[in-house]
Amino acid sequence: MIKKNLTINGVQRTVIAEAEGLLSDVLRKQLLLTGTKVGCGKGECGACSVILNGKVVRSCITRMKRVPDEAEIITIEGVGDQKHLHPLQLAWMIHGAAQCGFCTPGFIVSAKALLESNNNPTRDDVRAWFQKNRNLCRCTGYKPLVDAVMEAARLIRGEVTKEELWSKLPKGESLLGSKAIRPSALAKVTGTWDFGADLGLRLPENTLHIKLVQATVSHANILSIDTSEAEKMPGVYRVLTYKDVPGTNRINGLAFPSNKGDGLERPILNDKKVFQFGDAIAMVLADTPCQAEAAAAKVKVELEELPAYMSAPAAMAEDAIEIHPGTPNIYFECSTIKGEDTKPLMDSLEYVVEDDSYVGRQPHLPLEPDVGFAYFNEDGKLVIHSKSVALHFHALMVADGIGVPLEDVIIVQNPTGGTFGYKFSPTMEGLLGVAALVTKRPVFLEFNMYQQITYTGKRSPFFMHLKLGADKSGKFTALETDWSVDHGPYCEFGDLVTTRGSQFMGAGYNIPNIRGNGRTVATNHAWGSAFRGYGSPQSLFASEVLVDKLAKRMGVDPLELRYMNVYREGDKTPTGCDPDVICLPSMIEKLRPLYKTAKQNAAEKNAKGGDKKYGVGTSLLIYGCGLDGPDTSHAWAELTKAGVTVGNSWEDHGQGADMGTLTIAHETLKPIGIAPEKIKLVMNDMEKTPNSGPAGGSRSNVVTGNATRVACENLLAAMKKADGTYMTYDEMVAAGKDLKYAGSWTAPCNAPDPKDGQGNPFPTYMYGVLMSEVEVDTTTGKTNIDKLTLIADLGTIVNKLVVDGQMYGGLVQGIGLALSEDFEDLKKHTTLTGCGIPQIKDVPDNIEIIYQETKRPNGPYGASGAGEMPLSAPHASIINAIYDACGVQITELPALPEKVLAALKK
Ligand code: MCN
Ligand code: FES
Ligand code: FES
Repeated sequence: MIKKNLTINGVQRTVIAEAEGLLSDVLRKQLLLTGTKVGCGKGECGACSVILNGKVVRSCITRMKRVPDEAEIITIEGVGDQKHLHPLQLAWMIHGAAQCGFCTPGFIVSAKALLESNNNPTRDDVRAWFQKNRNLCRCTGYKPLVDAVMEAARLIRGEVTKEELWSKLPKGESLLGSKAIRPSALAKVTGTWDFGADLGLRLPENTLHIKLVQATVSHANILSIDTSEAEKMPGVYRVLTYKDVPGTNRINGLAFPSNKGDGLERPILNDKKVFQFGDAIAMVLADTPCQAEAAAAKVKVELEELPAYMSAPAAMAEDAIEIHPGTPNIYFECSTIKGEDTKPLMDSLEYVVEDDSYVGRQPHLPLEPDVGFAYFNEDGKLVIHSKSVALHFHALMVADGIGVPLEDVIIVQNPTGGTFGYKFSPTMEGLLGVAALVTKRPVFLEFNMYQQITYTGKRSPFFMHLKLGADKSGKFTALETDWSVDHGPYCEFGDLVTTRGSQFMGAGYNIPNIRGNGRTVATNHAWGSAFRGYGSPQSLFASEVLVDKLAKRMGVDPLELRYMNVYREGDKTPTGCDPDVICLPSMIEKLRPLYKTAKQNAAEKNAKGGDKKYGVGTSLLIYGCGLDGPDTSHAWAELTKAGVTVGNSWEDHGQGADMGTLTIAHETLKPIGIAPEKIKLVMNDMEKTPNSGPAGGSRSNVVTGNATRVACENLLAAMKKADGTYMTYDEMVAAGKDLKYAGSWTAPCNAPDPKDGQGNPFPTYMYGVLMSEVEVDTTTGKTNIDKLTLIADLGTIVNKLVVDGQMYGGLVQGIGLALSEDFEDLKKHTTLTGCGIPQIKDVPDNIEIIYQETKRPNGPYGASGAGEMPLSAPHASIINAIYDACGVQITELPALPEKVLAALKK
């Protein structure tokens, strides 16, 4: 042990700590300064940054013995508080720079040190600083963060005042389309937004800490599990295996009726078999996390290893054994049948191109690792707090497995540091539920970044073959598609993601005749979970890259070929329905002059010669909003003495569910002239909030937005007097009227039949046309992105800061998908950097977004969604730009430098 006298945030503290202990642990666990976050725990992400004697350090790798006695430390709590905001904190709010907010304290602390040494930095200085200090953000695409630092520097230099900045904010008449600051921003920038790990440190003393015994092979029979030695370890309360699970020990994967499996193949604790690396075989429950960890290492598991099928083609091989005995590895099939038979047509067409393509197991890489806790409340109900973005779904999926009646399960979403879709599936909810049920004590479980990366779902790889035929004039006439989806060992939502092939291969274009077949395949690689874009990034990649190949074959410009073929009045989508609106032609018209300039610039640079080649690529970005078919959401609105309280389960990954709910409620309640600050939000707690469905499929702004609107309209209707004015709270009470009103909304849609893929799945769509300008170094194969220009149509914009943030963040994840991100190699792809997360240097500062707001008939106030469109096909545009630059068309992602170089050499 060592003793240190430290000045922390200006206050002298005496700290007794382990010499080898980490500064982050002392700050968080001993001093409860939980504004400092721990993401990677390995010095890679900067979430734990603090200022130590004037220098930015990453506290997760700073041993206490290295902290000098009498050191001065500044954490986010010392930068400014809710009443005395630092210019950086104010600027962060005004620029929408805190989405999930997990990286926010680390960035602000880091930027504070920069501005103290240089209060007049250039944008490049700011970027270089964040690169040097390893500050990573997965949500914002970095640009808003640089904007915020530049604004804060202006404030510090006195070129603008706080009052001037505040005065630019909307005054409350209408928030719609404004840059109003999201309600959670203040807590996020001051470090008081408590994530799951922060709440975990404040649980009662009798809380048990869980650590998992996980499989280190990908496929095996479990012969025996011996927990005897572990049970004798210090501090251990129980060691649980499948035998201790009171329920069925199965997670309900909600399989489609035509799925060949029953959807019950995923165990909570593995019993007979290991299906993938990381599978949980036992849980140790102990007084401290260290004790649990030490005991977990003593559990002996005897395995008989089986051949591991690590990709769809391997699991589809003739001699592959069934991963789930009794269910074929190809367990779901679907088709597209639109228009005439394509075979004879293809023979008659002037231009036909075809290709194989592959989009892989993109890892989500949120900076907050998975975390949760559970306990029984005073009513005897099991309460599970997690990062769930599908509260009511998850209760249904885990209740039987745990062994509690569905009505006794309450799931609450903790403030969440990003999920990007992985939490559309349950992760640890079943484990937490079982542990709490067996022990009747509060239980807590947190993953480290290694577990987060290796043992949560990933994007499902698609192996695709597409053939596109056009007539003499270039009109797309026929499309043939074939796709196999590697969904890992667990089927949940595997059937659904496979149907996205029918819906999005060729989307955006009027292709009258389509034939296609898709299939879902069980493998032993990471289970497939939703990932932003959900099947559209795979599907659109194949078709959007093929369009450029066709353009080359025809000798025409790819943007003009797109323009000729995009949806116009009377055209049908690949599922045979009308597009919700016709907006693509005018979007391309907006891009055209910018595209011409970009092409000219590239040509001029190329004319100079040299090893660097410059190119411009485009792609359509499209995704639907909703769960297929008549998707429903519920909300409520209640008149109170203080104003109106609005309740829904619009789960917040970090995208801005609070802002969406507030804006839509405020807009609807305009007739009673209520100020935004008088609208209280109650969100994401099944005890209090109704089933609004999951925050997936970019559905919430449309479906839950509409339900929220209807709830507020119902309240208004009850308040309305005969003369057209509205009753006050006191008048409503005096009249004995109900104060709380429910609202529901159902999408007027029908889910396509998997047999032909035809139907009208979504109430609205989101559209984008993206242009990428790239530089390829032909000596190394490395691609740099100079600029991205996105024309976006999301209908009416609800909040400008939010949608800007969604666009930047999604596009930058697309850069990762195109060039660097992967989760394939279980040895290499185990850290944020190993998985290829884009750092600020990998991302252009030059990202331009131009909005077109075509009102959506089905959207609240004409709005569509936003979240997934920017990741639906930016990678296709980047790949097309590389093709334009150097003639190399990469159809298997990611386009790593060595892959581009090898293709160049060919
Ligand atoms: N919005 C708006 N105006 C519009 C459309 C949307 O202001 N015309 C706002 C909405 O109010 C909402 C946000 O944009 O705050 C996204 O809306 P929507 O597209 O309806 O998506 P959801 O709210 O259902 O959020 C989920 C979506 C998905 S599916 C993933 S995955 C995702 C995403 O949003 N994961 C994210 N965005 C993310 N952003 C962050 N920071 N972190 C994640 O994990
Ligand atoms: Fe410390 Fe990532 S660098 S948590
Ligand atoms: Fe940066 Fe979420 S806001 S990681």
